[in-house]
Amino acid sequence: HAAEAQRTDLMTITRHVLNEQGRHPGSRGDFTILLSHIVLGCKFVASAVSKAGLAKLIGLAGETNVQASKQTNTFTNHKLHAPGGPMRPCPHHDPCSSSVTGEEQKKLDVLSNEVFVKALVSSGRTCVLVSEENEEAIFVDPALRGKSVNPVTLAVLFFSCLLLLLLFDYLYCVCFDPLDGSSNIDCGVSIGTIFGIYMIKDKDNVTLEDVLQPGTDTIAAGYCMYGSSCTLVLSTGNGVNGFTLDPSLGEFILTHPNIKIPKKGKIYSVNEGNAKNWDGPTAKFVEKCKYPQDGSPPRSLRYIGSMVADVHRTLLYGGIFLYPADHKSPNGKLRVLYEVFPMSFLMEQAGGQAFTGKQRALELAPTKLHDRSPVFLGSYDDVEEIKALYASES
Ligand code: AHM
Ligand code: MG
Repeated sequence: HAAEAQRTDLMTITRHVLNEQGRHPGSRGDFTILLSHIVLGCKFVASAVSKAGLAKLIGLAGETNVQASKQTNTFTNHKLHAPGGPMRPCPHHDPCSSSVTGEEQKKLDVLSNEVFVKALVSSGRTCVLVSEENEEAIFVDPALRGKSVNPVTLAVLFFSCLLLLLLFDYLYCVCFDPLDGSSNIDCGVSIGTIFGIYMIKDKDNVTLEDVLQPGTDTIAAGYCMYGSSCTLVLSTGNGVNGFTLDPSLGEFILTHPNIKIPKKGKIYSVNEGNAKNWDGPTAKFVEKCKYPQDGSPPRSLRYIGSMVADVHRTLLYGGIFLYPADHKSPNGKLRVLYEVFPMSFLMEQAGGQAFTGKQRALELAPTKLHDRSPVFLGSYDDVEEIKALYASES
């Protein structure tokens, strides 16, 4: 009977979030609206990814990824004007960037970014967006920010007339990487979208402060993996749930309720090609994985090179994912706002941990949009081990 009910009583992601919302008195569906726009973006990208080879979407779009140009410090005077506005010009046509040798952006990255920016803006529930693909934050046109009011006025209104609350929307800031793991696009290996969501403090005075919040302020985070199936993993701060896209229904259906990461894992996941530049604790940890001294069997190494896929496996099977600092990249590679924070939030919500080598990852306080940080995340006990190695070094 239970199996029959499962097949006929489908828990879609929207139904699930509406149910969760029902537990919070005073919530009026703003988050559900925002999420439905994120889900639309994920479905669009899932469809584009699956057709990429056929549609000849794979190839170079002739634009430059901001991460590469930031590293070479050659772009300084171009700003993105508006949501979904013009992307960076091709470096080869840009008189001020003749020295740019930056990584060229793939068409699918461009497309995914445009889709997400437009979907988020049109939700009417966002004020500011940060995308991996845009150097500057995108401040949403005030006319598209829904109805809101600053917190002081809100408090006054609350006490004067509760009904007036219905006039105002909660507004959000979304930090996202529209298509992470782009080096895997051309060979059909899993890639994904990552997102983290914060509340906006005052919609009439939206600043960069609204996005440069510590990870502990995250109210929801998730990722969508475009793999052998399309899976969306989400936490709204009340555990972690996984939904799989049923292509025949066009709906994400709850397939992995209440995900809990195993307390200890048997897998480690790291780019060992960087080993010669690692610091002591990382090198010692990986050595222990391969040559355990306590009689336990060696661990398996799994590394896809797509954070979403590597983290997804870690979440389901247990183990640890590492992107450490090294002598060449003292802050590691992964970006705090749209890679480290959302994945750390999910790990903690699933009972695991995330550590930077110095502190709990969610307690980082980013100062710039594209800040990077080392990260070690996964099963509770495995992260404890790396924490102990760093502690013994200092
Ligand atoms: P990207 O944003 O340029 O795609 O880079 C991020 C990706 C992550 O998905 C992955 O964990 C990491 O880069 C892999 O890096 P490396 O190739 O150095 O191992
Ligand atoms: Mg990326």
